[in-house]
Amino acid sequence: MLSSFCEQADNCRKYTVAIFGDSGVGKSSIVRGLINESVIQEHIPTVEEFYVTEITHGKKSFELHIIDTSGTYEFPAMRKVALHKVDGVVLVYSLDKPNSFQKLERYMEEIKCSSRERKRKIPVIVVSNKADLPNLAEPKFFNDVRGVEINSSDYVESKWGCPWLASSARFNLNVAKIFHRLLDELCPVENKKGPPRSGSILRAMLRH
Ligand SMILES: Nc1nc2c(ncn2[C@@H]2O[C@H](COP(=O)(O)OP(=O)(O)OP(=O)(O)O)[C@@H](O)[C@H]2O)c(=O)[nH]1
Ligand SMILES: [Mg+2]
Repeated sequence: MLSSFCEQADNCRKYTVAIFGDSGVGKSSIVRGLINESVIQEHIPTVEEFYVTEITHGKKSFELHIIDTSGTYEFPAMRKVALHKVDGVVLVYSLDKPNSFQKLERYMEEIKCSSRERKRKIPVIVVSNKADLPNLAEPKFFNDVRGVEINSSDYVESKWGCPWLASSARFNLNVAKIFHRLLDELCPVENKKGPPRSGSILRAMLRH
C-alpha cells in the first residue's frame, strides 16, 4: 500500500480543516483553487467532499485534510460531526449574497459550542470571497463602544477574535493565503510575513 505524504516526510503534520458558508459563496471553488483544479463556472451544489493536499508553510510541510461542506442543503448533524474532528475552520461569505455574512453568526455559535465541548480552541478564518465582482461594498459595522464605523476585518477581529481575508477563487487570488493564515493560527512559524493583504487593496488590484 502507498504511504501518505506525511508518512514519508519527517517534519509533516496533519490538520483537518472544514470550510463552511452559505450556498454558492465559493467554498468548493476555494478548495479547488488550493489544489490547482480548474475553476467550475456553474454552481454545482456540494453534499460533502473530502480532499487531502500537502502544503509547505514556513519550513514545514503539512498534510491538510479538507472537508468541503454544503451550504445548499441544511445538514446541522453533519456539521456537528465535522466540528468534532476539525483542527480549524474557514468561514466564507460573499458580497453578492448579502445574507451570507449574517449566516456566519450561527456557524460561529456552533464552533464555540464545539470548542467548549472539546475543551480546545478551534481557530477560524473569515473569508470574503468573490472580491473580483465590481460595485459590491463590504457590510457596514459600528463599534458599540466608540460609536464609529469599522471595516469587516476589524469587526471580525473584535467580535470573534479571528483573522479576515478577501479572496477571489475565480482568479485564484489569496486562496492559498487563506490556508497559510489558518496554519499561522494552528502552528505559528518563526518567520511570519506582514499582515494579510486587505480586501480594499485586493479589490483595487483586481480593477487594474
Ligand atoms: N465571480 C466569482 N465567482 C465565483 C467565485 N468563487 C466562486 N464563484 C462562482 O460561484 C458559484 C458557486 O461556487 P461554489 O464554489 O460551487 O459555491 P459553494 O459555496 O461551494 O456552494 P455549495 O456547495 O452549494 O454550498 C459558481 O458559479 C462559481 O463559479 C469568485 O471568486 N468570483
Ligand atoms: Mg460547494
